[in-house]
Amino acid sequence: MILVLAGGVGGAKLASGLAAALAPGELVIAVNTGDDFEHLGLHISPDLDTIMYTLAGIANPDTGWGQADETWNFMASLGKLGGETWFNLGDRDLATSVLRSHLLSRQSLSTVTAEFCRRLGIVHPIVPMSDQPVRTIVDSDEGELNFQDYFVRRRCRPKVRGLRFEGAEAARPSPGLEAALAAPDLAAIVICPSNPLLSVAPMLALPGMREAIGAADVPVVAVSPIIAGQAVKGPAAKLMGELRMPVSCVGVAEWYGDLLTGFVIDASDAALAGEMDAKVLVTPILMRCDADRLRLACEVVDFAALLGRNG
Ligand code: FO1
Repeated sequence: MILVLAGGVGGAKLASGLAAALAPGELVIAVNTGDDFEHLGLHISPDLDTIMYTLAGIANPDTGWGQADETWNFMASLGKLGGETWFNLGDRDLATSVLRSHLLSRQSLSTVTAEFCRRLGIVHPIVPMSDQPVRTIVDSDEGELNFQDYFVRRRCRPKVRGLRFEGAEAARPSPGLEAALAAPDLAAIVICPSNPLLSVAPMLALPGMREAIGAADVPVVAVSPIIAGQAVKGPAAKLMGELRMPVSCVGVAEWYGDLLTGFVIDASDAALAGEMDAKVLVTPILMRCDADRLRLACEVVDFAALLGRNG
């Protein structure tokens, strides 16, 4: 069984490739909830929704978030009434957040997520990283911002000085994540090409998470979210620069440190392979279509198996 740590758009693409390559019992997808926030009285879980919609085949292919074939009547009426319209909730997407918010009053985020996946016909397990609240707070030159304020309302313009994950010290890995880490048939942990600082760091900030990964004693393989010094999508490159990290796949590998057994970088970064401690797989990692996602997923699984055999 492969445990996947995923967040954001890059995470959803590789997770969908892995879901196409592996049977339901061979995959558990743990998703970042650091981007979650309360908005208009709703609990919104952007990364869970992006992964769910992607595996259900209803994700918006252009934006990387929300659903395809959306209508925007809710937003139009919200604006007329003077509601905040900086965060766009499509009419279909809205139903997810309204029902999740209603159910969370008496069910865990894990339970709600499992029920939504069942209803959407998703057969691979998707679990939140935690059922307790963890919120990414961005310390910037405009003060402290919650993640969505920084990412959407301010469009990542503020200069970032630091990040913290509010609530992480009091949170626990979700039951599904804990079970996957302790599973006797756990063969590898795959870290998706998500922003390490924003989408993976919250998961690693959960108490005992790094120790549990180490104790699992299986290959840990990450796919670089940076290709030739550029982020495929989102603010990873800008953030890494502002936090004084080398804006390259080497910078990402250094950030993960000895957590990694293997690292997957793009063919365009082949010359950098020698600068890393982890074992490196060099291959095209830009996922432009389903075939790319499946191919990369298979290569990552084979690479992890190879690392597992070589001890
Ligand atoms: N991102 C935007 O840039 N603009 C939006 O209006 C927006 C709305 C939105 C609604 C639901 C949802 O699940 C995600 C949404 N996102 C939007 C993306 C979201 O901020 C990011 O997906 C994650 O938080 C970062 O990966």
